[in-house]
Amino acid sequence: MKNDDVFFSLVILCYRAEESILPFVKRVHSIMSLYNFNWEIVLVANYLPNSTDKTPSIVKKLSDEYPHIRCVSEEKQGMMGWDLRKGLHSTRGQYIAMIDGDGQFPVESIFACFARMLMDDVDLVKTFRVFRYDGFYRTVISRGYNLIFRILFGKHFKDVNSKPKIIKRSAYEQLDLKSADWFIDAEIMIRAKELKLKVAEIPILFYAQEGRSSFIKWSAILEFTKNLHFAFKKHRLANKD
Ligand SMILES: Nc1nc2c(ncn2[C@@H]2O[C@H](COP(=O)(O)OP(=O)(O)OP(=O)(O)O)[C@@H](O)[C@H]2O)c(=O)[nH]1
Ligand SMILES: [Mg+2]
Repeated sequence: MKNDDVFFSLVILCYRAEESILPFVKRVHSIMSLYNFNWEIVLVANYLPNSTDKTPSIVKKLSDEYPHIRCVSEEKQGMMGWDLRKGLHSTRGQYIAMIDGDGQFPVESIFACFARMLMDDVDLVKTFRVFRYDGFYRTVISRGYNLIFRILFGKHFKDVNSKPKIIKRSAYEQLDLKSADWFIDAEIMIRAKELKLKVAEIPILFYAQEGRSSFIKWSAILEFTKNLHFAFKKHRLANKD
């Protein structure tokens, strides 16, 4: 497969997913196999130093087994944002999709987003969660976060952190993403607004986290608040020019 032949790339974040990544990737792969254009899946399994995480070896095996699957597996120098940037950077497709590999987002939403992208010729398609099955606590935090985001940056988008997101390569190259943490989704949407990208949003359900407790702690909320504050200051300065 020549590099410029890839039409659609999908980045799957696999951090600490271990064996649970297998059914998810296999489901995506079986649907993608129906497509008659070239596509690739990039599995991101970066790991912490001295970790016993089995995910890197599991995704390596998948990439050896399936020609359309590649993996990125390096020692972590950041959190989710760093992983996502590493994955996006290694894609080759004209359209680039991103999703968590923990099964909370419905697999079929990737294909619904892509259909919308091609039908309406937009620069970015994302989902918004009409209902979250991951509990009251996460629902309230998410609602509060989105409310603050909309007050600071305007009512352009619903549910900034929702995935999948799919973006055209030409638009992705203009984003120039910098975040290494949870703020990367917000950074994508703030940049989309600044660049006046054409965005479409589609509704989905969000499933409960199975098999592990939430990674989101109070420290993540403080980090979001700090990031929102700095991003808003920067955004205001940029809009003054
Ligand atoms: N928590 C965490 N996730 C990471 C990191 N790097 C990449 N990820 C990926 O980010 C995705 C989203 O993280 P989650 O912790 O599931 O975020 P969430 O779904 O909003 O929250 P919870 O399900 O409540 O933990 C996961 O699929 C991970 O693969 C990291 O350093 N920490
Ligand atoms: Mg999750």
